[in-house]
Amino acid sequence: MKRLVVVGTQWGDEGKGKITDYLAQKADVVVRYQGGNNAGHTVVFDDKKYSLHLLPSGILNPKIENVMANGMVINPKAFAAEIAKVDQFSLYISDRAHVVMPYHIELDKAYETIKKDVKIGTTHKGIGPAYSDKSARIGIRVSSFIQEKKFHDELKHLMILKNKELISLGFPELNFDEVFNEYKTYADLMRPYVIDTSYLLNEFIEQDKKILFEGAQGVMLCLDQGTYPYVTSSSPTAASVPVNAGIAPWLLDGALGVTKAYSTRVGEGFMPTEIKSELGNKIRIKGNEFGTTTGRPRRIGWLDTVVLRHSKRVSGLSYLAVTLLDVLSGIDELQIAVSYDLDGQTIDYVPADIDDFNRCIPNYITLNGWQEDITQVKSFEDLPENAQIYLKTLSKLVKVDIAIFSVGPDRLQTICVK
Ligand code: 2SA
Ligand code: MG
Repeated sequence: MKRLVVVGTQWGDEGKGKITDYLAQKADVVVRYQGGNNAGHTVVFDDKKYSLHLLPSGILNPKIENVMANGMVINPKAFAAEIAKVDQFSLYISDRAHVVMPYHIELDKAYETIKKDVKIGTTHKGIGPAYSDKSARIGIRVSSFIQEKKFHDELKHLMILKNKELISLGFPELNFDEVFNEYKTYADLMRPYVIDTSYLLNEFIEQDKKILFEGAQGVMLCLDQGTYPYVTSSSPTAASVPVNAGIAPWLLDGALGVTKAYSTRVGEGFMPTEIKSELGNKIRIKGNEFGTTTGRPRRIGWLDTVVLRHSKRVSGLSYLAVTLLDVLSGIDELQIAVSYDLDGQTIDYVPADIDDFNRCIPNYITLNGWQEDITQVKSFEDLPENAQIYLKTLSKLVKVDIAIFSVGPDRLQTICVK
């Protein structure tokens, strides 16, 4: 596939960074199309572990052109910190992307503190308030941000409004001069990379380049198709690529849905298959299930195929990549959710109403586990029989073929079966 979208099928942290990095070996371009530094993509390169938040996962490979497209919200300070850690790269930033300013971060924290009943458990990176400003048409776009006078004037006006809001919520106001003087230095740093990335991507497509679109978070955190309001403020689906990157939908060839061999969720909001026993803790430690951005412990659950079929429907998955299969070694019995019971009725969808969703009780099938360490496995046939059955069952239940599975963080532990 020439133009493939890598989509998270669960609540994020499925290993999209690792899969993108693996596929990027044969790609020309990697594009981030939504979210900001709320994302945390872990990539192991030359035995070194990199945590990427804003930069596309192709950034460690000097042969790859990396694009931060218009659908992103970019924190300039975080950008400066991240770019300082990489060398020899090729990067383009959309002039239509929005910037995340300090007041977005303060407001994100403020909303989370005052709305105790619907606390989202955000990453406190200002993502929601930045996208709100974009929708309200008062956001600062990269094109303005890199023009000093324009940035100054837009910021001046906005900070009067934002400071009023912060004060009304009982939070301290921010100092305009401090923010402006600090952020104009980040603008200087970003300016050389800024371009019309839609124009560029369409040129790349004309040149027949292989492009990977790297989603952040996962379909269940999609503003439209996720478990609203416990979602992020952008759409991680494949459907969001065209508008967020400025290319035609029919120029995409398909989507690779990345799923863990089990489920995790970080932040607030219900996860039907959550394992509340000690086993959850065991999986958390073995799978190193702690947030890449915030370090928060992730909640652990059994694999949920209602969720995966939902993702397949709303994001059109061509293939699946199953990650962290090795973490399930040594568990006697493995459960997979196949449907939910909602008020005595069996359902095969994710209810829109959060209170309905909260009442869903999963129906499981139970499979025998395997005891063997599978981290050195090199092919599907090398896997213990029960691990093969687990993958085949998953694929059959979701009705999507598995193209990749992985048994560890290293590139060599990623196995292509298609
Ligand atoms: P936000 O900050 O407004 O996007 O938060 C809204 C919800 O979206 C969830 N969210 C995430 N869930 C999983 N992983 C994410 N990225 C980091 C990671 C998270 C971390 O890769 O580990 O380090 O904690 C991510 N980003 C946003 C968030 O938990 C809220 O439920
Ligand atoms: Mg992550």
